[in-house]
Amino acid sequence: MRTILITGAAGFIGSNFVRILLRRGEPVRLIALDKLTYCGNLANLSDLVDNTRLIFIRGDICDAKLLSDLWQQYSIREVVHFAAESHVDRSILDSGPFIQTNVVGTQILLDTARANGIDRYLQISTDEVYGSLPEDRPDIKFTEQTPLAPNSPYSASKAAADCLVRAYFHTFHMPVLITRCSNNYGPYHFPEKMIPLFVTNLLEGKKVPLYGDGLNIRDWLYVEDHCDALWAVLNNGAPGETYNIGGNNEITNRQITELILRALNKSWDESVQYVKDRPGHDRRYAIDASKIHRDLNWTPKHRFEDALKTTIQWYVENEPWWRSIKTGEYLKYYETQYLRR
Ligand code: NAD
Ligand code: TDX
Repeated sequence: MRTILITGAAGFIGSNFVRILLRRGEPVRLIALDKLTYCGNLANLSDLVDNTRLIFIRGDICDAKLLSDLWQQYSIREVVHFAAESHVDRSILDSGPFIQTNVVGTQILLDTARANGIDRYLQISTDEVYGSLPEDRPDIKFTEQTPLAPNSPYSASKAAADCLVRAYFHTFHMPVLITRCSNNYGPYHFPEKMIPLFVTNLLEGKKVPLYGDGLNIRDWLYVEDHCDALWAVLNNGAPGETYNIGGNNEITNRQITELILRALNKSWDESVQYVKDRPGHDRRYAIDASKIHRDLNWTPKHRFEDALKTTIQWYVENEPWWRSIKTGEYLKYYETQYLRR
């Protein structure tokens, strides 16, 4: 039985990863560490609380003593590091928590792993560390060799963390791996990100705020496909290597909005509000995932139109989940971000 520390396990991708491994009956014991910040949510793991192979601990990756204790108590040998401040718009309002968790937290986790021993350390990074691509050059995509050129405080903090991880491989020969994925979508996605925000706003009878001209392009990846890729990298990736993970599915924000409107029977004119653009808004992301396909035989299995419909249906069926989030602090953030824009 492998014991794996999963940081950020109560967030969107972390909770999906935990659920997939446990449901498949993989021979793992998962130590799920999460600070439960505004977007961490124990309800994301509520169907798994009786599973004896999941141990949840509320705590901060910046707490070195807690991390050392966990290593000793559970004999941790592997880490999958999801925990992060992850929302670009919030990093524009205040970058402080991003530097603290994403950079300092990663350093503390790496040092703890180094001091206590580690067999595999997987850093979950993002395509945003590569910056933005020109929209008139569809032939160019991000490869693992693309230079880092982060444009937002969020992506700068993720790039800094990646550099630390790389340095611990070269300096200390730590068995690290880095993955950089494109935009995920699926169940349990916090409704401040575009797809769950738009779906839940429409279900509430509200408008959806489309930034700028709505023509920014993202390469959307279903969260289950991402989790499969992470499992492949954790098991078979080569230490020191970086793997890009993408959905091979470039689409503009306007096109996504149209698909969501159609699925929920809403019209463009009654439902879409163009709002002032995000400062420094990256125009296009696109991943070249040929390395992970070639080396680890991974390829996304889900078709975007189908998985988007499944995702929308999940929000329709899980209204109590998102309604309990869209209160209190969330509404204050929404007002600052959108109503005073
Ligand atoms: P999320 O914001 O939904 O979840 C992050 C989790 O980390 C939350 O549960 C939060 O409580 C926890 N956390 C935050 N600070 C912490 C701390 N100091 N100590 C312990 N836990 C803490 O994010 P997500 O969308 O699930 O993203 C997971 C990872 O994947 C992040 O590293 C993110 O940068 C990366 N990523 C996400 C996407 C995407 O589209 N969602 C794309 C590329 C990369
Ligand atoms: O209200 C909105 N209106 C809008 O037009 C929001 C929240 C977003 N958008 C646009 C901005 C982007 O072009 O939609 C696109 C997607 O936005 P987000 O969901 O905020 O994602 P993005 O900024 O692309 O970042 C996401 O993917 C990469 C994740 O949040 C990051 O954690 C990940 O690293």
